[in-house]
Amino acid sequence: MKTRTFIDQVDVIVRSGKGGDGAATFRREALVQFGGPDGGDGGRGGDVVLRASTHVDSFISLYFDPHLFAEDGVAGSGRKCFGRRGKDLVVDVPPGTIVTDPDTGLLVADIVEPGQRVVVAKGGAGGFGNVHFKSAVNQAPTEHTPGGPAEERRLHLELKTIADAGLLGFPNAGKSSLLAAVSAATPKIASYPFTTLNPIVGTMVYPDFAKIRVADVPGIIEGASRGVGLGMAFLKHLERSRVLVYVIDMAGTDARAPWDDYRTLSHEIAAYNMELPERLALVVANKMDKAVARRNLRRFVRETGVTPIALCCEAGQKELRDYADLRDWDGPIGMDAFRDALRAAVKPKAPHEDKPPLGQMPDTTGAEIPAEAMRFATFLALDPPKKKSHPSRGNIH
Ligand SMILES: Nc1nc2c(ncn2[C@@H]2O[C@H](COP(=O)(O)OP(=O)(O)OP(=O)(O)O)[C@@H](O)[C@H]2O)c(=O)[nH]1
Ligand SMILES: [Mg+2]
Repeated sequence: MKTRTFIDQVDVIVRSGKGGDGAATFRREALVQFGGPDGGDGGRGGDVVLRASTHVDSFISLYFDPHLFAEDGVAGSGRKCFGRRGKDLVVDVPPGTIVTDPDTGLLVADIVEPGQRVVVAKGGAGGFGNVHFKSAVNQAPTEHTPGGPAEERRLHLELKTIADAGLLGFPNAGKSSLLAAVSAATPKIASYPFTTLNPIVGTMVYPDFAKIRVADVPGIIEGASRGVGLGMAFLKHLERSRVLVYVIDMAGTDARAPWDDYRTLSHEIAAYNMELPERLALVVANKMDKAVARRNLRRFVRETGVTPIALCCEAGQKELRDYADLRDWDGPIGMDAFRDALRAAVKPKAPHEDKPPLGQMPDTTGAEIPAEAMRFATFLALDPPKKKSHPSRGNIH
């Protein structure tokens, strides 16, 4: 049986931990008369935290276990013993997760940056033990407070993949082949429509280590905005892309006309979201190793007024420039042209561009390294030592 492996929206129930109750006890010891109150405080309940992690790319685990319950705080006890605090429940979600309240539709959080943490249910505070209530006129108090209540709510999580560029095209146009050619991703490639069923993100790395994330989504067909084929729901994964890459099968496989493909695609994405056609776009003419594609190329330019980047994603083909009928093609051609055009559109920063030129580096010849310099010496920037948690919250004497 084929199981589901990709889930991009899910409803979960989150519940934080209840705070532990404060204790009302008295010191009882041989030879100690009127030992006084010694009830300790309860520990606070655990929080439920959503944390963006690049190690997960779907909500599959939340789909099978949507109950996210943090631990309760432990009650205080005699001898001024504090209850242990409840453990936080930290749940990893993919970057690009949008958290909303399913009843009101209001946005709770947009978790974008890897490592970003959002507390979605706060643990109840611990109660006070009776030691807090002693005074000169009340030397044997039995007052104590219960732990704070837990928070429970339903949340709707939706994933809108974050990528710099999104590939858009008919099934079989070669989107996955293009992603496989430019990145280390290994999407499934086959000659039947709808090979790709879930979005896949690959990273293009340039020689100067600038990176561009490219998302490959399932193909769309005419009528997709009305639900034909796989529909348009997965197009939400392109909504956050800065650049859209139209991948056109210039060979017109499956008796299609490339210029009609281009028009249909623009029309369908406009029907999905009016904003998408205004996005920066690149048009790629794929399968140029086929003679029919080279014949179609010029007609495509005439019909649509767009000059595409001529490409061939199939490995082991000869250089496109070597084809006699492409010698006089003055538009962009080849994989390098595509990489350059995408770079010009996305404008990724290379890692060294964030740092000042060597001449402006802070002086590190003295005995002490200035704080400014430490910022760049990432290998030296050790995490500050963790503060020891100290149990005393109240003034218990
Ligand atoms: N001749 C030739 N064939 C290609 C080229 N690029 C892709 N193909 C073939 O086209 C077919 C479809 O390629 P895919 O990359 O799976 O297409 P896709 O757009 O991802 O398709 P879906 O995932 O079904 O939407 C495969 O059989 C590829 O081998 C190319 O440049 N030249
Ligand atoms: Mg594919």
